[in-house]
Amino acid sequence: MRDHTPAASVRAEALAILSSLGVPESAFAAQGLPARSPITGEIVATVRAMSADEAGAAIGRAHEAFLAWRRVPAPRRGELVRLIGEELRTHKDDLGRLVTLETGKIVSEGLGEVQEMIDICDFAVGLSRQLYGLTIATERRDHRMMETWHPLGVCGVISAFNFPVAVWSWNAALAFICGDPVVWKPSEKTPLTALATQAIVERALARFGADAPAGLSELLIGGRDLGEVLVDDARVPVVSATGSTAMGRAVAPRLAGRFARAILELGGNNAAIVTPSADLGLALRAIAFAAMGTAGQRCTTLRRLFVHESVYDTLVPQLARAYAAVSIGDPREAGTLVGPLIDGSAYEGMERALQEARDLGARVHGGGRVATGGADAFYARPALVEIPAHTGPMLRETFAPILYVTRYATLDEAIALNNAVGAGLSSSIFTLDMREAEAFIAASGSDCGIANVNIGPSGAEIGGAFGGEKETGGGREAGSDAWKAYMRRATNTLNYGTTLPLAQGVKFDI
Ligand code: UN1
Repeated sequence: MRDHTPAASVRAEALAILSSLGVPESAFAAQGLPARSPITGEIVATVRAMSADEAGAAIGRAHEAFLAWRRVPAPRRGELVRLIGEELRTHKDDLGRLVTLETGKIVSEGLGEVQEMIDICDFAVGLSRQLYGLTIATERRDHRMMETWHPLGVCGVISAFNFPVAVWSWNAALAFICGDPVVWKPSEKTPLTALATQAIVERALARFGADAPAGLSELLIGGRDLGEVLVDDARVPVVSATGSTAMGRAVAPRLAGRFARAILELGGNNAAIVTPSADLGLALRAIAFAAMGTAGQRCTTLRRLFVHESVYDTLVPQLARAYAAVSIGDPREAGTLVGPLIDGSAYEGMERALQEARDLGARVHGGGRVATGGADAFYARPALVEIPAHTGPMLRETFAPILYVTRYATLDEAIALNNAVGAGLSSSIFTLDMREAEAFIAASGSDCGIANVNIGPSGAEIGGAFGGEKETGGGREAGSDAWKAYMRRATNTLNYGTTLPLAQGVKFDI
C-alpha cells in the first residue's frame, strides 16, 4: 500500500501514483501544461500539450478504429468495458486518491467518483447485450418493419475539472459498447487524472487482445484549441460536452453547423423547497451535503433554497450553525468535509457574488478565505446567504459553496421560483405530504431534468438518465436509454411476398 497519509507531499504522492499506473514519461515535458493541485497550489508536473495537427491525427486514428470496432459484436465490445471496470476496481484507491490530489475533493468523494466509473462500466456491460430495436406492425401484407441500432462513429468527450474522470466514463463506457471510439479532451485543470485513466484503459486493452483496434481511446491533452479541433472535425458525429453554459453556447452552433449531435451537460442553478411538513432533521443533512459537499463545485450542487415561512425560523438558524461548524481543510484529512476551491479565480467569483448579495441587503453567514494550505491554495468557508428576494447573484450559477435562502408562502410560488432561472438541471422538495410531492414532480411542477423528493439535488446514481433542460443543454448521459445518443437508428422494411403493395394505398401500375 502506498503512503496515503496527509503528511506525504502532494507532488511526491501524485507522481508515485502516475508512475505505478504506467503513465509514460513521454506524457510529461518541461515546457508543458502545468498540472496544479488545489490542496497546496503547487505545480505537480508539467504535461506535454498536443498540437492541433496531433489532435487531428488522433481523430484520424479513432476514425480508422471505428471502421473495425463497429464490426465487433456488441457483447464482445462489452467484454472490453468489463475489463476496464475490473482495472478500475483494482486501481480504485490510487485513481480516487489522484482525483483528491488534483481536484481537492475529500477522499470519500474521490473514491466515490471512481465508484461511479465502475458502476457505469457494470451498467454498460449488461447493456451490451440489450441494444434493442423494435419490430413494428406494418400496413403492408407479407412485410416486416423493424428498427436496428448501429454504431455511429467517433464520440468526442469534453469534460470539466469537477468530475474529471466520471463524466468521461459515462460517455466512454456507453460509446465503447455502442461501437464508437472515444477521443477525450479533458479540462486543462485536470490532465493527470485523464492520463491515469488512459493508462488504466491501456491495461484493459492489452488484456482484451487483438480485436480492439489501435485508436479506440484517444486523449487530447492541451488547451481549448484542441476542443475546437474536436468540435469542428467531420469525422466526429457526436460530441458530449460538460462545462459552463457559456462553453455550450460556443460549442452548440458549431456542432449544429455540421449537423453533428451534441450531448450538452452545462450549468445548473439547483433549488430545493422545504415545506411545512418536511422532516427537518433529514432536510438539514441533505441540504448540508448538497450545498457544501465538493466545496459547492458540482453541477448538481444545491444553490437556492426556498423555505416555507412557517419553518424558516426553525431551519435556517440550524443551517447557519451547520455552516459555522463544518470542517474545512486538507481534503486528505479524515475529518475534513470541505476541501479547497479549484483556484484563485473560483475564490474571486465567490467573493464577488457575496458582495453583490450584501449590496442587495442579504445577510451572509460564513464566506471568506480560510487561512490554510499556503498562499496559492484557496479554501473558503461555505456561505449561507439569507437574501430578501429571488434576484441578483441568486439567478446565476457561481461555482462555489454559496447557498441562497429565501422564504415562500405557497407551493405554487415555490415551484415558480424553482423554475425561474435559466438552468434546468436538478431540483428537490422536502415534504411528507404526498400531494406536494406529486405536484412537484408532475408536468406542471419542476422543469428540471432531475426532480427529487426528500433527497438533495446532487449525488445522482448512474442508472437514471443524467442531464437537464433549458440552459443546461438538454443532454442525457449514463443510465436509462442514454445509449441511443451514441448509435444511429435504421428503419428496415422487408418484403417477403410476391406483390408490391405501396404504403398509403398509392397505386403505381407499370
Ligand atoms: C457534475 O457535477 O458534473 O449527481 C456531475 C451528481 C454526480 C455527478 C455530478 N453523480 O452529483
